[in-house]
Amino acid sequence: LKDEIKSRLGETQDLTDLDKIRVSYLGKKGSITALLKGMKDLPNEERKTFGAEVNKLKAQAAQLIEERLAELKEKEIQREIALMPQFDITSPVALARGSYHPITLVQRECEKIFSSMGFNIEDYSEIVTDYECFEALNIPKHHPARDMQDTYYLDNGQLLKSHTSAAQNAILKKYGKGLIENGTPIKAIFPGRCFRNEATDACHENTFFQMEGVMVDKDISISNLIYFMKTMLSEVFKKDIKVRLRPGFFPFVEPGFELDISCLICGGEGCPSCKHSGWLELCPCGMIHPNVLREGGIDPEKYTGFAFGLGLTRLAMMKYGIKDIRDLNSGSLKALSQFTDDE
Ligand code: FA5
Repeated sequence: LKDEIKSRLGETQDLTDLDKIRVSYLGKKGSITALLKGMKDLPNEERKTFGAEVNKLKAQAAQLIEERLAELKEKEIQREIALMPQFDITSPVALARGSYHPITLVQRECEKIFSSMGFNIEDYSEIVTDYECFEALNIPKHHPARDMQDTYYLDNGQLLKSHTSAAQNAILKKYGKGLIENGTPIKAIFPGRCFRNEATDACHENTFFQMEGVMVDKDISISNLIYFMKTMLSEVFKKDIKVRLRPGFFPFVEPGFELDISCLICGGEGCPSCKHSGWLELCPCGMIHPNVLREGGIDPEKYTGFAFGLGLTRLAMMKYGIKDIRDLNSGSLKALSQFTDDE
């Protein structure tokens, strides 16, 4: 019987056959089980030796089946491995690498420049309240200045941030304590996405990025503002660019300025990117209005400060020579993946 089991096992090639063999010997109606059952008919003196022999055979059969099971499983694993695709880990590959969006690149560059000058970098939400976006900035309800920005209102009365100035009040409150108690100047920048219901053209988008900056301390003046603006522009462009400062009106600064740069697409000659004026409005700025400081918990009799609202998307256009601002929101990888960091 043992030899018979061995030869039948040797012929099996799959697990179902193997199980059939197991059942035929060791199952309820299997032949070894039948031998054990038949023992009761044997005379007493034979039963003992016969029983021992059959139990030995049963154990050997079980072991042989186990061994064959392990062999067949191993065979199955080897077969699956052979079917798997083969990789040569040493062969060179050309993978398409991702790239940063040009706005991300200029934003990071500006963050680096300002943090090297001691400014904190802050983040702020894109959905804000009327108070944050207007009232805290000296723009009461029904003030005509609200028409300067065509704002998207949400059903719940909140709105999509139309300018990064919406974070000014929160920043003044956050850092005001340090200024008042320890004399630590407030120096912060806060980049963010802005939304306006605008007719789009080569230099206007309805979704664009700005980077706001504020500095408040004792005796801050327009000279400090001009110094930081000049430093930022020369670091970003790494060359001299023509700048003009002209009066500008914003209810949250007094005095207020428009800082324009000579259009780098046409060299100041006039083109669609600068609406044929040769100049691009880039970074309005000014001295923070006393009402705004007061609303932020800072005494305007003791402290003064400046604020600016840099058009980051326009800065990316000028820095990378992108003629149409709409390309930046196009999602075209072909257009957007060609720009790299200066480093
Ligand atoms: C403001 O948003 C003021 N909050 C800026 C400010 C901050 C003034 C602090 C004083 C003190 P303005 O609407 O001009 O201002 O926008 C600022 C800059 O954002 C513009 O100069 C321009 O560079 C950019 N910008 C504005 N609208 C758009 C637009 N539709 N598409 C692309 N860039 C825009």
